[in-house]
Amino acid sequence: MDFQLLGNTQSVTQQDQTLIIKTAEATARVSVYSPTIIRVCVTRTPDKEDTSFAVIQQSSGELNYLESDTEVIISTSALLLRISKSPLRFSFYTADGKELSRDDDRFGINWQGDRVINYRKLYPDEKFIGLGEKVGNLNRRGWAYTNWNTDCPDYGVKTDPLYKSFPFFIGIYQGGTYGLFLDNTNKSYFDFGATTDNEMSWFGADNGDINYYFFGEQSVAGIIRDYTWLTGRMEMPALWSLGYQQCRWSYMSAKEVLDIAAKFREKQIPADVMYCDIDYMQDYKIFTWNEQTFANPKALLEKLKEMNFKLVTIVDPGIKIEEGYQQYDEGVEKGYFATYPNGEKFVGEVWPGRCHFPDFFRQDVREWWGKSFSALTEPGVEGFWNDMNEPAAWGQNIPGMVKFGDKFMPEVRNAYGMQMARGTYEGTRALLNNKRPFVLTRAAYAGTQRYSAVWTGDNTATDDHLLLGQRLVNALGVTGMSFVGVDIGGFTGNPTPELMVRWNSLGVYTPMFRNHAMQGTVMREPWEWGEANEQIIKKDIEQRYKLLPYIYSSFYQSCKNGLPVSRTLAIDYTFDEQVYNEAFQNEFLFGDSILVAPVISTRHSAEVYLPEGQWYRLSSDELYNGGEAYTVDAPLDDLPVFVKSGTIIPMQHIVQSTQEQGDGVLELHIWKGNEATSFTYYEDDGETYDYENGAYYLRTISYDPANQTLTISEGEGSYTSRFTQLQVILHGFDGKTVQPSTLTPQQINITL
Ligand code: MIG
Repeated sequence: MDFQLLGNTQSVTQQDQTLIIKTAEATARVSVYSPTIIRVCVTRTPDKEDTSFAVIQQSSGELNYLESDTEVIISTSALLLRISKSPLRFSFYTADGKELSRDDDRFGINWQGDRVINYRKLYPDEKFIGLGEKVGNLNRRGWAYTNWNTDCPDYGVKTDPLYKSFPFFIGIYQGGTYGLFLDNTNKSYFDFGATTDNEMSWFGADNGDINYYFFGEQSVAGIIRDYTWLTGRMEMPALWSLGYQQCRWSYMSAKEVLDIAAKFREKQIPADVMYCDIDYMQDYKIFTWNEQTFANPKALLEKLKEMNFKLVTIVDPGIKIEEGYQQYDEGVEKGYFATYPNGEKFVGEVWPGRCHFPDFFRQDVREWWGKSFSALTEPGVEGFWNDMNEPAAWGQNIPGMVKFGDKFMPEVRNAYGMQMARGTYEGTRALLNNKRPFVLTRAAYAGTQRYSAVWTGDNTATDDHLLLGQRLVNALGVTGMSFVGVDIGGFTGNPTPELMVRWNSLGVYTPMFRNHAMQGTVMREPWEWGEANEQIIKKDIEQRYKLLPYIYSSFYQSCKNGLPVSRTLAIDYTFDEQVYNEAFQNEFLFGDSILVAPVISTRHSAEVYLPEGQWYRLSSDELYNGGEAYTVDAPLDDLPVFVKSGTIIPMQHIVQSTQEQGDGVLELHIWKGNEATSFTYYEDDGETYDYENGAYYLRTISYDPANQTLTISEGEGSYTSRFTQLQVILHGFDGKTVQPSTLTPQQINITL
């Protein structure tokens, strides 16, 4: 193996607004994207085209630097990048000189064969969060990870890698924060002090460049805002996709799908979505319907619609090799499938048998793929579940010489799922005539939030997975993926009734609330767990529906500033050590102010840490002082959920589906506090893109405890709220009440 260290600077030049530094080994390009974002790209192939699947912004064009004999200093209003020339090393500081992160002086950037690694100084108290769907602790210190999108059925609580790659982390130490995104789709590595005697952290990739964006915003939320500015944010989800989703591998016929849907209505358990897993297809051929069991998809969709249900259908990438099958014939004719270097089509075996794989890296292939969805959208499907797109094939290892686009598989594997989701999103958005598609993908790379929701693949029906799943959701949120779910109940194996009930109660506070189970497991629907448990499950699902106005407004924040709906406490309470304590690390905020403490099913009490401030238990209004841990009751019908004093939560009365009009009453719940608070309320039609043209409804709700007032600002936007009545509900106000009133669009002032 060749070992090569980035050596001494030979020249420093400016080209447009990029600083170009050459050494004998490599070229470094440095550019400024915003005052808090600086890009460094160190490459041995400077002539290669500069492309990215993740980044949607350009550099801002403002490069200020000073050069001396020994260093170059780039400065923005927020950051200093000190570049020592010989050897070439990079060190980042805040504008006022606080050190944030720097290369290890000795080893900095180097090449070990084709592999490129960046060794950085590791600070004694430095913590790391992020990387998305990765097992382990909230604080990744002492752990090492690989990014290589992998189908991993039965994954354990220590399995790495899983399905997705988000090479982005946030470092936290001595009151400072920074973020770093390595934009490289090769197999990549992150080591947070696992292997270097706590001296260095390091990251790198099997090939390509050390091409990173450094984020210097001094808060975790600010870094997430910047990262999602760079890589994009999600769109408003279809409201129905935030309701309860019932899935299974598989409901075997249209009749079974309809029977299950009807049972929700009969039992008055709210739900919005039914799923068809792979068995709805004819011989697993994508974009077909089984001729016997799903003979009349249009009728199925019409009946579901009458019951206020939407349908999500699965698609896999593998296209069955079978003459006469439309997608096969077209793909062969147009040359849309991935090939070996000699032009022969790659063959891999998946559910349909021998398959070819669409080359989603090509625009024409994505367009073709997107149009094929008419087989699903014509009968009325609006949700599209992208599975197996790591890509998975029996035997896993797609040969490295298979070409995707103009690259070989190892260079772009980690982005394949993202490009499939992109083709799915763009195609179905075009087909749905202004309606929002719901796209769900298993494999993903940084930036996938622009196209799709994600779920965490094939988890297991155990308490450990319930807790791990929450950490995965929370960590995905740090990396820009807000619309995230886990298989509630666990995919593999059968949960005990207690685990099912407990996990369902946590699902209420999960951005995507989907119950899913593997083939051959016991049925999972809410009524399968005995009468008493069914009542708890029903009550919890009802709670989800009551909270939908709050949840929808929380998603609005994700669209606006990238803040996830499920937030590890490390976002709001970054420097509180207890947040990283393994006993409390699974806790999270759901939206701005609901704190949820996941509890395993075998415990009926829990140790809960409440950060600074005062907190009320949501179910009882009992008041707790923050900054302390408490042992609280946690029976199966009462997950520990708290709200901070001063919290404002809009709720609605129970509906059986988001497709129901409801009674028009908006409840505003307020928990008494000492400090002024506010909540941004957002609403739109929940299903079209008209909000992009102003058809939304936005109001700021402000609570002022000093003057004992509640103010609702004048409605903004051209959409008329579906709520006409206002009911303010006070908590902790010593029995005070507020009379119901009409919800008018003018400013509303209420005395408390
Ligand atoms: O090889 O479509 O993760 O959710 O039910 C298994 C069948 C393929 C894996 C997905 C799972 C789905 C299953 N799929």
